[in-house]
Amino acid sequence: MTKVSWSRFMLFAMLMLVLVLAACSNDDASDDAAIEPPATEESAGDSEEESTDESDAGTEESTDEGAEENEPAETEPKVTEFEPAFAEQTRAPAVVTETELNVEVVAEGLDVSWGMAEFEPNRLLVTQRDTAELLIVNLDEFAVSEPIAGTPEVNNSGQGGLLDVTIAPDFEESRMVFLTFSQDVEGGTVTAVGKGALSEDETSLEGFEVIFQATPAYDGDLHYGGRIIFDEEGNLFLTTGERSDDPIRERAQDLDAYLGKVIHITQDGEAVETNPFIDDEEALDGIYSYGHRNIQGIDYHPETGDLWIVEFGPQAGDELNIIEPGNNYGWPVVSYGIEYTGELINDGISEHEAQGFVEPRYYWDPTSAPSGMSFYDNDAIPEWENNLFIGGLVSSYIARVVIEDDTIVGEERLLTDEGERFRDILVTQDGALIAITDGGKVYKVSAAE
Ligand SMILES: [Ca+2]
Repeated sequence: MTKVSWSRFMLFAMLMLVLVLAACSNDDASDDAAIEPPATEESAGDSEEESTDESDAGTEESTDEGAEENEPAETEPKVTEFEPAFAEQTRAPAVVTETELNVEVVAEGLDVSWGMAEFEPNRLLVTQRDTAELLIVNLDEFAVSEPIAGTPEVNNSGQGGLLDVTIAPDFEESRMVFLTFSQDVEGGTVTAVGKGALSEDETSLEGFEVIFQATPAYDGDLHYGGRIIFDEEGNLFLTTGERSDDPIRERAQDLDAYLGKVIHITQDGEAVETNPFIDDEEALDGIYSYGHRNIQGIDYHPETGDLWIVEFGPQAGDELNIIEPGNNYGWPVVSYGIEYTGELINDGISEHEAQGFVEPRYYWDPTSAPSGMSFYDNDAIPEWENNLFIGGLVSSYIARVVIEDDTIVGEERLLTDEGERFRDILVTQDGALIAITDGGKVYKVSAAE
């Protein structure tokens, strides 16, 4: 168990304020220079990598403590030449949590932990990507169960395996658990959704069946997307990836393929009747939005009810988007990122709206490699209400994003010293922030008593 005192940051921030006030009463410009955040010479460090996005990179020292007001949370230089379409679209000002936080490691030594759901207060279902195991983690007792039997066969090469988990809205009666995973089929693999009932003794998933496959199959092991979330009507949104490689990734633009999409289906895997392309003979009925690269985070804004997603960019250009039915988000025609080789994508067009696509609400440059995310829909930590928390892989931080009127007005990086790749984020009914990692740890972040 580790305990981090965040009041240390506040003390430092107050010291900075005193220095700023002192500088304002002095015309000597060198005083201003003295309060600049420390320069960091390290590059983002991931330019050597192939376009797997998830591959590891050197960890960075956090320099947030020295941030001047309106200085961005991002302290590394940009890797692209692109200019944002509007001022608040990238590199939001750094903000600092004032509440003293308690950070606990609830479990460690697990496999790559990909998805989770709180099925009872302080009890989580957690997926293990590579072993395809489904575990129960008890947050109160710091306990992890034996694997639950009855999970599906998966293809666990590359980024594949057992991915997300969620429970049916009527779980208390139905016991239904929904899983996403990469499945071997003829011609390659697909992102698949299946469901089974958790037995009363919690040892097995009964009657597991596949309800949806995001076709076409492709012989590769990258960019499965794979997040699922229920809407208010009891239907599911599923996110997919475009399978990464050129040219298959171009299928993100095609309405006859489920690659690079947000998909809207019933609990039986049928297209929802109100879907935007249901009357289009050429289009797949389950498609809700398209032109995405690889979406591993999705949640509803607690106040506006809007559906937000986060998607991996190539090198830089990771995007936060608000999803509306029928919209095209531009990949791989436009992007605020570049290839990992340094080459431009499609001659380097970044502006989305000018090309007829939806502008991301926010993007990262350099790369964050954002995975799971969750809005903070609780009042346990009042200053966090309606903030969005996003797990970073390459970046090894949890991004806290402050949103006002759909605009990102502040960003903070949490748990930067842990050296973990944060795969998914959840807010418990008690208002604790839970993060699971590729390193097999379960973190619980809550207000200090
Ligand atoms: Ca886009």
